[in-house]
Amino acid sequence: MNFDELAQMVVKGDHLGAITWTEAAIADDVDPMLVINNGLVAGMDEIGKRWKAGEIHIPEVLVAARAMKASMALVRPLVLAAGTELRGKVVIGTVQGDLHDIGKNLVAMMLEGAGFEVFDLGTDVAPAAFIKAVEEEKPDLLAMSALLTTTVPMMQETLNQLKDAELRQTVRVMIGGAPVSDGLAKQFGADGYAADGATAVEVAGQLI
Ligand code: B1M
Repeated sequence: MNFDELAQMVVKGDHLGAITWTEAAIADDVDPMLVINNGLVAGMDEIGKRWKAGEIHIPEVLVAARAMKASMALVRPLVLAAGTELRGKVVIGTVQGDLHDIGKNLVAMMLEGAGFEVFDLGTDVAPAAFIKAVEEEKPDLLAMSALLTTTVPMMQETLNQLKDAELRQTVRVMIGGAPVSDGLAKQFGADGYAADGATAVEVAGQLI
């Protein structure tokens, strides 16, 4: 199989092509991790570079992510059944009081495309829900998004509650979103900050 073909389908957002390609690969017993790493991650890497360079915009990223997800949905059960190690487990969500999820979804999709296992808790996630997910899923990374200046303090609150539950040492924490900064991440005691999806993939890779 030519993995570059799949990578290009992701880049172009050709989700039907990606499904057909992946079904053929599965029928040919191609290693699903090769499909992820050489096809999907390669495609999303390219999207990340183009996004960072300002060559593409949100619609292109979203259609690429849709193609990546369509293929990933087919290979993921095979990877999980084979017990193959993914790059790490990430629990992600938008903090309590905040319903913005477009950026968070982009970050989640790019992390998934880069080979991380992602548990998305959605929006308006209370500190207690983040903590429950850390207890139950035992992720390597907890990723919190906020888009409102009024909800940014919920990141600090979640970190405080994580400490109180004696779980802070068990998980790395990355935060992001338009009103968030590296300085705030340091102030809150988070381990990392990312300004966009491509950087989030880089930071997650460094933290895990
Ligand atoms: Co809202 N909203 N909104 N809104 N909204 C903003 C954020 C705002 C800046 C608009 C404005 O006034 N200029 C403003 C916030 C002001 C502030 O607090 N500083 C605002 C407001 C005030 C509100 C309401 C309060 C409006 C009202 O009802 N009076 C309300 C709040 C609702 C709530 O959450 N409780 C509200 C509601 C909404 C909609 C529901 C209508 C809709 C959200 C739909 C949805 O998400 N499903 C919406 C939208 C769409 C926006 C804008 C227009 C666009 C946000 C967006 O999706 N950007 C926004 C103005 C703007 O940004 N121009 C605005 C695209 C997205 C790809 O970028 O989310 O920044 P972004 O994500 C980036 C990075 O930030 C980063 O990577 C992403 C990809 O590059 N990133 C992370 C994000 N999370 C990350 C996590 C990471 C790492 C990186 O690691 C964990």
